[in-house]
Amino acid sequence: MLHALILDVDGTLADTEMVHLSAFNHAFKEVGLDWRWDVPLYTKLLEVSGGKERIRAYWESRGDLPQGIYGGAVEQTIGRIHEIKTAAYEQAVQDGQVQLRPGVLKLIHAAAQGSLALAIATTTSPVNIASLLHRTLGPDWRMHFAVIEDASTAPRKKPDPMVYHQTLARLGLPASACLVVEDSANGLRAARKAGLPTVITVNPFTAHHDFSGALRVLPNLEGIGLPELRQWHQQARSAA
Ligand code: XBP
Ligand code: MG
Repeated sequence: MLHALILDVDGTLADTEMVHLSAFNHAFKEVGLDWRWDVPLYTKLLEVSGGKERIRAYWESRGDLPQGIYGGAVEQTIGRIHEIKTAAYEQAVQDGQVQLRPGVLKLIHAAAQGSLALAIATTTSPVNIASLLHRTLGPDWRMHFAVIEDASTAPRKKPDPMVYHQTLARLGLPASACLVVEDSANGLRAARKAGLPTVITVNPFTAHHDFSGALRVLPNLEGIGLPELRQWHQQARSAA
């Protein structure tokens, strides 16, 4: 029996990564760094979940990460960049630069009518979730979700399953009673490690990823309602 739908945020609820990308570039400029990420580089960097982790991975790849005594300053610089980036992303979302992907709004409302619990399991920062969902679902957006696990509650990022283990614990449900919607290989691996059946909706940043182990790989959630999700979930249960 399907009792809960667990939704990823970036790339799943909305195509957010182009707006994250411009926010990162804005932050680099603000702190006086000559770094500039383009789409091909960012597509590669997205293999690292978490904005701060992504900045550090890029800095290490450049080979000019200050070592030793600068350790504290490096963390401070990364923190500062990420703060500016998050503020720029939030402003862009508030300016209406991000919309929910096809089928997402309908599914969120259908879940409430079909007494299916909704949860969010993401590696993004809580303020990014609030700005996106306030803008797209309205001021009562929080009412739609029984559980929200994010970068502030699950510091070990996907493909680590921490965020999914914590979501299941707070839902008080076994993985077999839930279904995940994700967009990336990291997200799929995290969900599968937590034993969760997973549907993938691809986007331009993740279409090339390896989605072996996914229940379905879809272009988006257009026309996908609870009957389809329940049927796929049942198929996964009987195939298990
Ligand atoms: C995608 C991520 C996040 C975003 C940027 O999260 O990995 O890091 O790219 O947001 P999701 P932050 O699990 O929702 O796909 O800068 O706040 O990390
Ligand atoms: Mg995602």
